[in-house]
Amino acid sequence: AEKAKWPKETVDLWAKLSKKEANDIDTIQRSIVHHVTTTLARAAYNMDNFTAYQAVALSTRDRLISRWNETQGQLSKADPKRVYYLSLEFLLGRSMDNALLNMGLKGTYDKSIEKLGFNMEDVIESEVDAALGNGGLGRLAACYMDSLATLDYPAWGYGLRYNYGIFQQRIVDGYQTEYPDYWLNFDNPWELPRLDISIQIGFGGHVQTIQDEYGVTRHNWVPAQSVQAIAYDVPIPGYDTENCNNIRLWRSKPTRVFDLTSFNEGNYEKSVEDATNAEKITSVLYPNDNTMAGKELRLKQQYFWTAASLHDIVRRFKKSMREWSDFPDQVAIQLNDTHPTLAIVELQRLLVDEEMLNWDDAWEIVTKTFAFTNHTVLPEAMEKWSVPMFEYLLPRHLQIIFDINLFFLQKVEKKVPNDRGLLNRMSIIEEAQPQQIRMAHLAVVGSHKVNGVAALHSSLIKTTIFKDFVDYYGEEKFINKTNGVTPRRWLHQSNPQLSALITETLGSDKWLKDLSLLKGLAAKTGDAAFRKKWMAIKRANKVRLAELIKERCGVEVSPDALFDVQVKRIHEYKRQFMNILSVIHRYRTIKSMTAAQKASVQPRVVIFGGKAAPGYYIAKLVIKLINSVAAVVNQDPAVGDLLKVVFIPDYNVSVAEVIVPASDISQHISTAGTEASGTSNMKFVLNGGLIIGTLDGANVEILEEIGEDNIFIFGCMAHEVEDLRHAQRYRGVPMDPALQGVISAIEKGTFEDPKIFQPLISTLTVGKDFYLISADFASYITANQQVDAAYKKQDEWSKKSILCTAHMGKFSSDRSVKEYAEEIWNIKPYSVKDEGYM
Ligand code: B1N
Repeated sequence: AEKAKWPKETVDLWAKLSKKEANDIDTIQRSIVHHVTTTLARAAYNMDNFTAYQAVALSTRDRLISRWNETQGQLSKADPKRVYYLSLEFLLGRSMDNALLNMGLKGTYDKSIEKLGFNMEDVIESEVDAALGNGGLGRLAACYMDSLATLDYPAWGYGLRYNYGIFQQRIVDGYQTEYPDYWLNFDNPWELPRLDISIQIGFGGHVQTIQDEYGVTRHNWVPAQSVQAIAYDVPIPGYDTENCNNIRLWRSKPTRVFDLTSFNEGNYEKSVEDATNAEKITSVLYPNDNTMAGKELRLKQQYFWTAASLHDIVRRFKKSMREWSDFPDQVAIQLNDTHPTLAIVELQRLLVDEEMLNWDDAWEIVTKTFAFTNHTVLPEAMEKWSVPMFEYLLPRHLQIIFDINLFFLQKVEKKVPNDRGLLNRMSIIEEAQPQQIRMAHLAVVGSHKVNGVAALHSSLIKTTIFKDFVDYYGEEKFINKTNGVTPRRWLHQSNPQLSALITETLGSDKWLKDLSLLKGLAAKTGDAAFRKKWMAIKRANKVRLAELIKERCGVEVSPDALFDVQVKRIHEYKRQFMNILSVIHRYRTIKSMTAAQKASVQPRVVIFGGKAAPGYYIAKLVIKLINSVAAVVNQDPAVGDLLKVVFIPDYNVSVAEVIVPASDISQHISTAGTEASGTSNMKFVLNGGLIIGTLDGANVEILEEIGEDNIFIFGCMAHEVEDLRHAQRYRGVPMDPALQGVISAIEKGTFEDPKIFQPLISTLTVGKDFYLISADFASYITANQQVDAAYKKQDEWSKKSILCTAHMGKFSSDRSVKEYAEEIWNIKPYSVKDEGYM
């Protein structure tokens, strides 16, 4: 409004001065030096790599911000339908390399830095990971944000700005120890604090019931406490587009009003305590993957985050002066697992209690707005909240949940009369002591679409956890959206040599935005010169990984050995235990060989990495066993280079970027039916790494795409698991003999004091081997022998490797995101125009 009053010269001056900075080497160097000498207040010479990183990051950030402003400015005017991706985890990793590549500025920055006396790789290595996630679920959110931005979809992520990300792992005496990940120690250049955007979030208190002037009963929640949510925006630039999306992360702070009240009451200590409790909400990421801790602070995080996000979304919608019934035409909200399910309840509360809509109209808006992604079938991961705890924190939300449940069960009863068992099974409330709120049921009832994350998983949930809901709602509500990964980070950025070879071979870099074009590589398997280049790149990547292993584990490994990798969260269902048991088997086999026999053994380096939840005792013992086996095997002169075992500490996104391009074979060996999808399987195959795996999660679809000659499949199938468990429990199927031999070796003390490992070995007791290690062991050993034999035929192997990459087009997160956009969100791309202004 004021702008319109400005004289023309003022307007022109602003226009002139807000022109974007150019992207030539000279301008970029000036911007870097400017940040060194002013923003960082350092002398222009004699800086270290970290200072150089900070300056380059700030210069990159300036360019990100101008794209962010341009995008968000144009979107505000056009006001298209947007999608909001609600995720408690965004596992972004490092940002600088990715931002420069996506903005097309990497080459120019490379040269600019070099002439200033620094090396790009060293500068990149100075960045700490943003590790606001546990594993696959959080990294998936990050890949989806990259694809949404690249495909020009108007999308925002909403999450929490944890002060501490996933803990740092160090190995002490073979055991995992945890250290805090205070990643904000040196300021975070990749976020824009929006200190002006602050939202009050209430907790506790009571509900007032009042009759309004029309005699309608109204409910008014009067919270006992409130905290502030402050916004921090993380720009997400698309690849080869001006579009720049946003992840808004909330930070909790004490409210000023509350401070004042306490201070005025003279209760200084209480006011400080309240302030500390408010800050605690966004202090730390819960370190459990695929398990639910049930802690009050976690529920507070979930409400704080969903309420702040909903408030923000509703405020944006209200600016458009549309009718409430238009809300689902402007807003789609995707729930990344059940963690944000309270958003359903919060929107219903805002519409009914604050906007005075009637219940049914509100509920129709809510269910048209939300869609829900399920990521797991493991019972220990299913979110449930105890009703008494919930009522204490969110009394009005509890009432709304009971009402949602009542109306829902009434409809079920109408459709299927007189079936108490059915009502009990489908109820949002579990009748336990105390009662529990089943968040997955609430998410299904409050959403218009429910999806699993791989074909097998999506069909499994329809016959197990959501079976009754499929019968009630019909098949159409329950769909599959197979996960994907971004080829920008997971090939172009992490494997630059392979990316360059692919671009050279295909004659263009279009494949980075249309991954199906990789199929053009299939024609090159007969080209010996091409195969040689392909394998030389793999070897160079292995050399790089060998250096990292030397540095982090102090173990020397040969890049000519087969690199066998299992990196992922440590969990019984993922069966790292089975892997290390098979390594012991391999060790014993080699030890029993004559020199002549040894000459034909395929040398192998077995590489492990991954964090165990700090309270997951058995998973931590697996880490200890791996390190104990490594200590013995790596020292044994009878084995030499035929077998090496390493555990790479503190596996994270930036370490994955080194490991993934360097793998020959990687292990995705969960008990069939337990791994919803897996996404690292896709990353490895995309980089020409073969995989050994079970028919689980996305392995099934990878097999479909690359063909059975290019993958090593073993083990039982998902539909056989129930019978196998039954058989070992009630018919006492004996333990596999090879496995028995391995267990005896451990029990004889081959690897440290066997007492340490007794609890672990107990999980294999006949009848208790829940993850079916014994049942799958023989076929696992055979599959590993097939890997050895195949690797010896290097020419054939190189062809398999090329075909792996060639057939991975389906697994781009661009494909996944497009499916969500078209089949769930009903949103269209919006092309941002480069108007040349900041
Ligand atoms: O989500 C990934 C899948 O690829 C993996 O197979 C799946 O295990 C993973 C509670 C989870 N499922 N559930 C979680 C994480 C944190 C938490 O607090 C559950 N993670 C997965 C992406 O679809």
